[in-house]
Amino acid sequence: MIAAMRNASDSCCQPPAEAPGPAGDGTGHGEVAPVGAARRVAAHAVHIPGGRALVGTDRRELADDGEGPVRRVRLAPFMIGATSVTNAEFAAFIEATGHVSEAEQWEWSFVFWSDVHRDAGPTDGVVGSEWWRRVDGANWREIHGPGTAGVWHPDHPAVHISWNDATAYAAWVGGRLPTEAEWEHAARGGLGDVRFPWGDEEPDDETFLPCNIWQGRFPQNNTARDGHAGTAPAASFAPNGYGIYNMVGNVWEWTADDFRIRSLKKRVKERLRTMQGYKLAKGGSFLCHRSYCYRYRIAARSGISPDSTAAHQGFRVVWDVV
Ligand SMILES: [Ca+2]
Ligand SMILES: [Ca+2]
Ligand SMILES: [Cu+2]
Repeated sequence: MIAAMRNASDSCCQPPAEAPGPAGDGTGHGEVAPVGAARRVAAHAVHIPGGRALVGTDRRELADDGEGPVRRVRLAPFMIGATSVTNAEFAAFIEATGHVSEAEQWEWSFVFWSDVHRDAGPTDGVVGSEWWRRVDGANWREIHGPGTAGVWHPDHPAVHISWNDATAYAAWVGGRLPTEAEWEHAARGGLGDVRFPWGDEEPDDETFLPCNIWQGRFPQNNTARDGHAGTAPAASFAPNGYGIYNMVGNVWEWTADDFRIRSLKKRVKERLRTMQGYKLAKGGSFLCHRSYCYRYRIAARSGISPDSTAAHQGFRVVWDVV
């Protein structure tokens, strides 16, 4: 593990700086499911038809993220969790495997400033994104830091999950992380070239649409008009056409893919050089707002180092159809 990479990202609602971290001890993560591991397809998983699928968009908003152009691909059918992996599901994995999550190994994670527990004392912020505070002892169990187990709810998405944690969980259930193409295809819900899982209608501070994002002025004032200042239960709001919940908003979701951008622009190439080994996350989170992080669109993308964790980072699992 390279300390300088942890939590690095340059999406504005992600912790973006090269935050210093303690040296990892190189143990504990990367548990893999034993050969012949049981296949535990989540009861809520839904079948997604294969065939023609779209990835990306020609209506680029953040072109330097590699959102476009739209590409046409063919996919095999697959199963995908109707929700991101919940705390209850992740707890079962921890109990069964003894997996030590990466935030626990590092003994800290990033928490949004207004959620930091009073007893946490002074915390370090991220330069340029001071709303992200480095909180000792924050992890999937104590999402706002030590003593905050009361805000842990079994039906909410598991958070502070690194790509390495997510991959280990997926192997344990006999699944895997989705590719970007699979993730977008599932998010589109059969609607085709749409911006959001419900279509093209834009959510804003007054318009209620089925997603959990930020309302108000970021990062000072979240009016939480959608009912949730932090995570919402994983199955909140109306599902999309495939019966899938919260693909956009709520928590960022890891994919299996490396973060790549097809671009010849010098500034994009230079940025990518600082993101070697980063993984692709999709969907945005409860912290996204159009004014500064318009990444709750299906085609939006973010690159994050695989050992990074934060209070809005989760994942969902896909299973091959056998
Ligand atoms: Ca919200
Ligand atoms: Ca999501
Ligand atoms: Cu965002």
